[in-house]
Amino acid sequence: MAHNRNRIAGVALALASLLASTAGADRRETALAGGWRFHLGDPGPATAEPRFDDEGWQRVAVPHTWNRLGNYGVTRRKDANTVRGIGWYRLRFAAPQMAAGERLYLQFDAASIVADVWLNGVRLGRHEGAFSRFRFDATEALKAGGDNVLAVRVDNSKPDAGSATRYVVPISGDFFMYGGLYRPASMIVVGPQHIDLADMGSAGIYERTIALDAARASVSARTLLRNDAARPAPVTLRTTIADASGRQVARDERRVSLPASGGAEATASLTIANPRRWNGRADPYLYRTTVEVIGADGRLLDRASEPLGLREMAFDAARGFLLNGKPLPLHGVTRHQDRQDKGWALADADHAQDMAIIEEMGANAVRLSHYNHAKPFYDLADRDGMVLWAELGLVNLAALPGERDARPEMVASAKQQLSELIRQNYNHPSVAVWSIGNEITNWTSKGLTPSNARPLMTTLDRLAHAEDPTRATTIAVCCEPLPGQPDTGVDRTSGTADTVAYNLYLGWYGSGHAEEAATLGTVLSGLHRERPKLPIAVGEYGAGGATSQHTDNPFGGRIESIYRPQPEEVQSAVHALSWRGIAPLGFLWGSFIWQMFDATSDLREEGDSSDINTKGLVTFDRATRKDAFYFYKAAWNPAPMIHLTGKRYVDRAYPVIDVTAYSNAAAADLSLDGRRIGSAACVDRICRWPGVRLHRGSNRLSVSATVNGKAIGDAATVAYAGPARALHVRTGSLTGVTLADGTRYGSDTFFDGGTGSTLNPFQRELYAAGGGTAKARKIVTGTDRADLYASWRAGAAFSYALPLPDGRYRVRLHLFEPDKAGAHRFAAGIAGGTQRDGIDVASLAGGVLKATTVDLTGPARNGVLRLDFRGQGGEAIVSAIDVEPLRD
Ligand code: GCB
Repeated sequence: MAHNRNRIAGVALALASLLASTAGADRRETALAGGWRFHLGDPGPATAEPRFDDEGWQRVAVPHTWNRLGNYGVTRRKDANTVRGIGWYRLRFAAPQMAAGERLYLQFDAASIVADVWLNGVRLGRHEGAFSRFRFDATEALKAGGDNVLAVRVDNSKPDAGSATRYVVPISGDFFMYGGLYRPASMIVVGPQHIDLADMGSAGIYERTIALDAARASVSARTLLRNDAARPAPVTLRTTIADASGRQVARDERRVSLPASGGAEATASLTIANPRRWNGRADPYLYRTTVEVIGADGRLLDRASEPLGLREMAFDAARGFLLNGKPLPLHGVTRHQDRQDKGWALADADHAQDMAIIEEMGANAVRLSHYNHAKPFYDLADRDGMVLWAELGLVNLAALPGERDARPEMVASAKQQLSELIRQNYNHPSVAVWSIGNEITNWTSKGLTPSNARPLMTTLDRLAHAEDPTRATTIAVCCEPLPGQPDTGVDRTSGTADTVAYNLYLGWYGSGHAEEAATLGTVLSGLHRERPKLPIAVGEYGAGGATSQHTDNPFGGRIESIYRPQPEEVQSAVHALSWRGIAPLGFLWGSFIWQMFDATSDLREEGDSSDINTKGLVTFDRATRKDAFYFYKAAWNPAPMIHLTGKRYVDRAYPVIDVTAYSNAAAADLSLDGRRIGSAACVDRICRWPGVRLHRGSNRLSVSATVNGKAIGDAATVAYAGPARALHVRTGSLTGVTLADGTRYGSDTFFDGGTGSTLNPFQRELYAAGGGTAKARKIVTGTDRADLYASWRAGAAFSYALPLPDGRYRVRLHLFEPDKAGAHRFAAGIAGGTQRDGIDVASLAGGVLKATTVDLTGPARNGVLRLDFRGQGGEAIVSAIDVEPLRD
């Protein structure tokens, strides 16, 4: 009975609301996109006045940023704009049609970093913080029926003393803070009684799933209401839920008395029978909640709707992330909100493209690093079932540099932006966790500043729970001792949130050798043993990759983690090893690749780029998927795929190469110029054909496989232009070099054992002082071929198996002593050829950092010339190897 009565009332009211909405009584939102004038600089306070002459200013559309940086190339792009300061925007617009009593709100989806807003010379207010939506009630300043002038002063100054951004978090970070009205702006007209638009940029609606089982879902929806009229107003608040087909499945109606010029709130309680859950990528089922405010006369006064996803999310220290009660390992990526040429001023299509690329790879989670992202991206995640980690922009520092405790202004900024983050994104079912900060002790761990981070992080964690009792919190931690490492005294922020995420760059920033990535699984297991009750994730892991830089062996030498070069193959290797460690760990609640896309950082000059952090799996312009992208595509995406790696390394240094493909097939076949080379098992998604011999000229490589009856394949052309019967190896180096005489040295490979080292590893201090790798600090003398004496392989015992046609060869070892006299003394020999004992490098060369050579002769047998090094009262060492055929 009750049910029937409700239905009849519902039909009547639906009709009433239809009539009301056709009468245009509910809210009207108009984009303020075109027609803006922009000026970089600050002409002064008169700029806010309507009469101010902006004729000469640049015409722009919003979203807009004045900054432009980030390019591939070793020098900064010529059209770069890295100015951090004040910019002004002005817009003339006609007043919207408004009935008596209606209100006008101006909405900015974000302005970076501090924005002051005037309408017709009347100051509406200031907003601090680059990433949140904010609104101002502009009704009193509006000239009804006339021309209006909106002026916005935006300031993205560096947070130096005296600047408006001084305490506005984040005050540090490995990303560029673009300036401007970089997200859409709009005006919203609402009636005098409306859903509150002044609640920190939120929708004014807060949904909550109270109970959920197969038979029913109980949902509450709390709505904040506002009456701007001078008289109290009785209204009806109608809350309905529609399923994905638009059919109404639940409704609540209640009367609310709104006080004169005041607010009230009401909570609807709704029940959905036989609910369908929002179940991540597998089934991201969405309902929609619509809230309507209806006047005493039955007219619709305001209406807004929000997504609703019914799901249970939990974080368990032993079982990881649970979606609807079942473990769902989060295969995540991190994303910054920028791209080439546009910076932060993204269009909806840009967000959609990013999401499509992330989905193509098979990820099921995204960390929105390191701040609140734009609404369209959250909407896409809701729609597509992507689990989100949403994050407060608080990075590297818990206080001003040099200070121990956060100043009240900085605490206030962090709290304000955390509340905005949570309130603005409360209803997105995709959001699983609120992050209260990233690497807060980073500067302290480098000895750059004192720190007392825990009080701030504890305050923020409490606030997050007060704002949202339904979701867990996390914190991304960089700088705490790993298992077995001594305590450095840096205060620990792990444990200040419900869960923790460790940012771990093993194989990149650590030892400088990619192999170190293989220890990631062990390190994580150790952390889990130390904190068995704390749900743990990998918040970041990764490596830089330049698509124009290549190596013959990613394990051949030290990487330059903050400079050049950064061969693409090292990135792939670090990821493959890292993932092998992460994949089996059932206790992890997630792992997040740093990062999905190359992104702007004016702190960086690395790989083949300027102002770009090269750790993206996809380039800054989204045009190129790096090889590592395909490794994850093979590991994560269920559709059959195979990808041949190294396609961009066309011009090969050696005639014998290892061919690698990534695939989710069990095995794959390789052919060269149509001739079958053989089959290889694809172990951990990697199919490998070692020692494939190329001929001079172009070589067409093709791989093929079958998955579930589907044939898949990929192909590439590589070339070899060198001699067949000679090899030149630059040992200990990830890069090759071509000498002035045209001799090409490949990077270090064909070795077994030993460690690669670099004479002048890049050091930022050296670089800042005008040194860098170009002006090496240490120079080897006694040679005009210094490039051969810039790195070395050393160890107690190591060997080379050099692939050469059978015959006799002369082998020249290039040597120098990098350390101290007597440190390197060894025996070297060719299997079946010359053996030399007692090679004491320093005494042979006449001192340290002096070049010398040792020649050996011997055969290649069964296609291999074997060269053995063995320490004798010191370590063995070699810095380059020449192999030339002996003329008989
Ligand atoms: C980190 C930071 C991130 C950096 C990244 C890197 O740990 O959280 O902001 O960009 O490392 O590339 O070094």
